[in-house]
Amino acid sequence: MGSPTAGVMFDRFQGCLLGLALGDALGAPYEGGVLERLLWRLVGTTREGHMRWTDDTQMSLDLVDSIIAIGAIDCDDIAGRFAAGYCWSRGYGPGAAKVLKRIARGEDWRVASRAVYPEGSYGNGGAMRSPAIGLFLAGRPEELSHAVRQVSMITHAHPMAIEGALLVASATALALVRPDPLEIIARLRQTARLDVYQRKLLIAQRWLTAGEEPPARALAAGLGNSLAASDSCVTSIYIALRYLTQPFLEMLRCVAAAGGDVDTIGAMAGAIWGAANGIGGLPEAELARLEQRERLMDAAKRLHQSTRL
Ligand code: F2R
Ligand code: MG
Ligand code: MG
Repeated sequence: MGSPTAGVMFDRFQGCLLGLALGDALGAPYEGGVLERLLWRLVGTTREGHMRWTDDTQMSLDLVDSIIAIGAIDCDDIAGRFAAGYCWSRGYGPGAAKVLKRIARGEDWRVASRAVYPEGSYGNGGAMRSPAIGLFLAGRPEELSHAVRQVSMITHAHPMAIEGALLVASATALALVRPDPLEIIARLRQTARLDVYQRKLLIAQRWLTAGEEPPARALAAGLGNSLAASDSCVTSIYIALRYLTQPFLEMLRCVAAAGGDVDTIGAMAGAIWGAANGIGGLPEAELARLEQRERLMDAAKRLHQSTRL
């Protein structure tokens, strides 16, 4: 297969960021317990009637805006944008919210990042924004690995959070050039170092190889569905790869049925699926109901222009 043209790449950059936002916004009503769901019914729609997205998309946009402005990864600039972008009604994780408020008060992110959990957060907040780095540094695996680590450390310094972010960013970068799902999962297994990720990637690889399609409950039991990176990153990668040639909304139905952190698993799976299929594959009616669609499309356009792809 030849390399995709610049036009195709542009379509896939948009597919990735819009897929992330759509997975986030469509998944948000299903995330959390009764109270969180009730709250989202109150704040989940804009005055114009559009579906709101959550922290997953906000932090991805903050990151993309920084990359576009600087032309490189600059963690001080990114940390400032994360802090300025914080808004309680976008449903940030409790630890991340505290870290961002500290940075907004002037604390260095290197200190703030360890203030809540001395070993750093192992939540999936570092991974949910990592597809943007997968786009920016696609085809440059060593730079990608370094950048993902640095950007995760701003709020998620735990090794489990960093490796989850690396797997999601790498899956996005690989999906962009659209190889076989089995090739992607094999490459990710070579990337994983921590036992928990090696074990879960092996489960995912076996299911994909055998064409086995475990029901949602077995999927969640095998790969996880919680806020922890180790319980949601491989889940999202597996679902994206299983549904890579099926409609986006079929994939999201699987994410919702697996339950747990639905907005974030939907965002990460949506980004990987969108990177492979482009914006043309996303459902038009749902896209029309998404808030700030033009801003997301423009961010994807300018991020694409900042790369050599
Ligand atoms: N905040 C939400 N959803 C609210 C409803 C969640 C509900 N209560 C539920 O449990 O299902 N969603 C957003 O948060 C997630 C991203 O989280 P992030 O940025 O990783 O946050 P945080 O606070 O850093 O970590 C999440 C939780 O994991 C536990 N944790 C993390 N590191 C820990 C450590 N070193 N030691 C002990 N516990 C640790 C804590 O419980 C953290 O609060 C996304 O889903 C996003 O959509
Ligand atoms: Mg969220
Ligand atoms: Mg979430």
